[in-house]
Amino acid sequence: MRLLVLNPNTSTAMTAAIGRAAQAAASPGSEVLALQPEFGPLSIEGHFEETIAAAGVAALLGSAAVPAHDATIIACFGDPGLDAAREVSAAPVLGIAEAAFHAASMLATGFSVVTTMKRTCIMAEHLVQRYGFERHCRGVHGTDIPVLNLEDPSASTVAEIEAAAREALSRDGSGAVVLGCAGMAPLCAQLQERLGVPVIDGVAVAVRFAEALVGLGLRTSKRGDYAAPLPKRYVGWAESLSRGA
Ligand code: 2AL
Repeated sequence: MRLLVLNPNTSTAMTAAIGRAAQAAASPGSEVLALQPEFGPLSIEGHFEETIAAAGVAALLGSAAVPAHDATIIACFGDPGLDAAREVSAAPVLGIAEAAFHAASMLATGFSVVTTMKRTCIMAEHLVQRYGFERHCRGVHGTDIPVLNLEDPSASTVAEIEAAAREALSRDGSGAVVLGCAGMAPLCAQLQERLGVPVIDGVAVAVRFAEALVGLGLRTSKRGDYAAPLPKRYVGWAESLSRGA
């Protein structure tokens, strides 16, 4: 099967790293195609950037030129554009935060999220509430490591994430750590080994969950709000996204 792994930011280095991590997590026979939007911020560390990135995700998946695929993974911890992506896709679409929360809740009664900039913590907290994981998520912890620093993680970056995770496990009384950025995917195995608790990278679990859904013949519901967008004319830069009108 072919999995579209969409990095919503426009860092080509991060798209390539996420693609490698996704392919490494995939089952034999699964092909990962890593893509990024044509426009948008180089990294997503705030509400404005996330809104522009969500438009990039929607524009890419809503375009007639999107490559054939069996499932899509939105590989940014804010899950930007997830509902919009499900409207324009019949194939399953998974967000890495949503996938990571589900996986973590199956491995520990309580988990902690360790993420990048402290200002993004509220975005993860909103997702915890939206997905109904308030009873499982014991805390969201920022490290103030910029997303693009993860492209070339130094030993000190890994040590900072490890220290934040240890502090989070102790302060929250939790049993697992969720990595709060797709750019942390390549560090997951190393951190799990050092911490001795399950460390969940949403990219890897989303890949395996997507494979499971596709393998079971399950697709996005087209009944109700995930039905295709209404035929409508779009103007300005979005004109090419006009649908049947
Ligand atoms: C992210 C992420 O996964 N990609 C990105 O650009 N920003 N998440 C985060 N919490 O900073």
